[in-house]
Amino acid sequence: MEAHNGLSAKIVEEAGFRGLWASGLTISASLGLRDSNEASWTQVLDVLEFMADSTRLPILVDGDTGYGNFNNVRRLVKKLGQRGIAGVCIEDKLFPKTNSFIGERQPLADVDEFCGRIKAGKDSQPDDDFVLVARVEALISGHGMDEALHRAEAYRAAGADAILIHSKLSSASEILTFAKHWERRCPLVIVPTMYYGTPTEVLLEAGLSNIIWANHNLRASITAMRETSRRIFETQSLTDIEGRVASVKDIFRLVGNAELEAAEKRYLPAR
Ligand code: SPV
Ligand code: MG
Repeated sequence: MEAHNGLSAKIVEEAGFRGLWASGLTISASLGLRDSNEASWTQVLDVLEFMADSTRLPILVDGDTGYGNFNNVRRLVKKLGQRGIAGVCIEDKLFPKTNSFIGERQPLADVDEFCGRIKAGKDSQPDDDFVLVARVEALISGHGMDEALHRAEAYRAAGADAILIHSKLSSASEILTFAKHWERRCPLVIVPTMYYGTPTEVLLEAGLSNIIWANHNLRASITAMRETSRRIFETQSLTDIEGRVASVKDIFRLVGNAELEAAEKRYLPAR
């Protein structure tokens, strides 16, 4: 489940999810920026550090293209490891990236060059549990099924732990075709933002092992914040809004004020 800062990470954990997607789109947007590598990779790293500090869930980071070539990927993986991040997903496009739902034929990376990024990432991982997911953008960029399967196999052979196959169609047809040909060679990850109408059981039965709900917490908060701002502006009052928003006490609970109070009893001199 998507999160984009420490607070949303906590909310995802409380909902019962077992893993977090640190979305490039929503981290950028929450900073007021476009999903075009406008935030530097170290600024993203700072956000990830807050997320990792606020939850015990494993975090899969949207590493975009890896921010450059093999050398940028290995430094990224090293720094993610130091922050206790569980894995990274890199996509076979070029820096600076463009969101998959923008434009038509985005240029893809050369296959061999991208395999070098995968190998460099795996060679730099902090431990054997670190996961590198290789994201195939061939279907998104209109290069067709054969190219998508060819790239996925090359990335698997280069050491990717899982393949993220992405599609922008409103039906899951090409994802299901891909999964059929893939024959569970390694775990397949999907992002059904556009083909959300397909029942999850159908996707799981087709052999897809991980589903990323990629941006819905940020989108939910946009709707809620827009409505709250509008109502307060129109009424110039809080009476209409108080019962509709999380309480201040809830904020204190979410960020762990009870732990601080207990620590104060332990560490501050008694008065
Ligand atoms: C993201 O959440 O940033 C993703 C998924 O990469 S998508 O926006 O579908 O490309
Ligand atoms: Mg992204």
